[in-house]
Amino acid sequence: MFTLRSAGRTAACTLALSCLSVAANARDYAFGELKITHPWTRPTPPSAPTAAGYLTIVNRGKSPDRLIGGSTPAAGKLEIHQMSMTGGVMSMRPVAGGLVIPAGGSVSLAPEGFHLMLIGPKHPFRPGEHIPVALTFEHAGTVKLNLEVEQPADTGGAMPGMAMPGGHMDMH
Ligand SMILES: [Cu+2]
Repeated sequence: MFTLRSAGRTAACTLALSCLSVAANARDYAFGELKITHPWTRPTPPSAPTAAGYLTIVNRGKSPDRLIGGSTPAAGKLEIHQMSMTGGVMSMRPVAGGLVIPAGGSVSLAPEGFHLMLIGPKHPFRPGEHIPVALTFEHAGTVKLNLEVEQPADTGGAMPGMAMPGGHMDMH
């Protein structure tokens, strides 16, 4: 799911100890007004058709920005997708017009919601590996970062029927 955080709550959050430790995380990136925290993806089995990338984008600026696309040398194609449940059927589709990051707010790409869809991984992703991606924003431009390949410790949030090899359903 995605979460929108108000500017007021973000300001209060910076005073909390838990947030300070997150800010010190080596996997956080800062690009101008944008901050990207904890970019990650799951290990994939050989010849997996897709992999999904997750991260949180924080916009500390006074105007909204928009994630409009991206690419990776590790897969044939990178798209920005949204997963949704309609009539009991899980489906996903590209986010039309890009993903808006509100001014003073944040958007999380996380399992069962928004995600980066890496289509046609060129090799199996192994735990501890770094998958380079370039993300293009309407205002911040193109930024480069690494998705860390992690095995999620807690799979309790997964939906029934979603526990597939590679942790992601194939819609392509
Ligand atoms: Cu997808």
